[in-house]
Amino acid sequence: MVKRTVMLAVLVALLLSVVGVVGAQDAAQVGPITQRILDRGSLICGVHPGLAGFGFVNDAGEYEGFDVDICRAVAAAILGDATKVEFKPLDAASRQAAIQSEEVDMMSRNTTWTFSRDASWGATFGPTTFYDGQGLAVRTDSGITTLEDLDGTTICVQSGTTTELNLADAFSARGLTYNPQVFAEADPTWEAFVEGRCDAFTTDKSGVAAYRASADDPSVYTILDVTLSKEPLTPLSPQSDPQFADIVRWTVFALIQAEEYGITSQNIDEYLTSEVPEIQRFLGQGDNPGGTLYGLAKDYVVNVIRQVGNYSEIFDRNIGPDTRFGLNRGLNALWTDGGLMYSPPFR
Ligand SMILES: N[C@@H](CCC(=O)N[C@@H](CS)C(=O)NCC(=O)O)C(=O)O
Repeated sequence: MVKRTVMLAVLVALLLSVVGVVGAQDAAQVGPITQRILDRGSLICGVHPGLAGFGFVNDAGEYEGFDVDICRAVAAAILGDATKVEFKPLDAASRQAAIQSEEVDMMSRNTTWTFSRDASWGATFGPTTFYDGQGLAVRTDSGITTLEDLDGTTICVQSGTTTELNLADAFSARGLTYNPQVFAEADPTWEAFVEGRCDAFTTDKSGVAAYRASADDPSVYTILDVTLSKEPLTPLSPQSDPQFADIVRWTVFALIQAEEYGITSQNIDEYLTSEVPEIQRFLGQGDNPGGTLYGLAKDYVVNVIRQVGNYSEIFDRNIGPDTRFGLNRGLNALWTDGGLMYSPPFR
């Protein structure tokens, strides 16, 4: 009898330990950053505090913009609620420290993915959300239309970014000279140009478009049809949690894939009952594991698309042709339309 009781106890202990191990495995599917976000009930996301269209505070005192919506999409994926984001305003120079100290869980702030940053920032980048390039604005009445026309002129440029170096490279490669007027911050750089202290203003084309659109009369300024560099603007997260980086990655891919399927925040309910296996798998319906493979809700994609919209909805409402920025998709079109936006398969 005693023997039987002991055996039973051993069996129960064994069973419990198996359950415990399974439990531990479940928990282990969520990395430390995701766990922190779940415990806190919000995602801390580093953004630009004042780049119209991408990251800025609107009249209602809320953060808004293309980059801001990427943060919201990740919050919807992890917490099921796109509003649960604590935005952390970051200037260009404080980006590296913010990611290294893990003061932010992630960053979505017009940041170019480069070889040296990937190596030294202790960050995981990707996927690119906006393929940009460095551009230049001049006064429309200046008659300047090419880079060669800028030979010997004065150009306003910001330090601490990829911009300053690209400008030097582009001019020296063409045997041209210029006189740089360098500022530590973006606003004074643009203001110096507006005041006539420079013949041109340069930064990412998205930034040039944002500043031009914010002018009293944008037609006074023209964006040259010249691209000086590649600026793949890309969200990033600390290298310490590769699983969280995967969540960021598969949230961005979900935005792109939803556009490819034609699934929007408006019509997603119709797709929930789709019998197409590929759609069911993507939306985590039926027997499909969906987000559980990353410790997320099975239907995390549904939360993301319903609350934030697909890639084209995000692009169009913040910076698209019908906004004051009037940006076309260009390189940011889907691969099926000749662009670079391409999601690996959700299978
Ligand atoms: N994409 C470039 C440039 C990003 C950038 O910092 N751009 C300017 C204006 S478009 C900016 O954000 N300046 C504001 C600041 O320094 O706080 C980079 O990653 O270095």
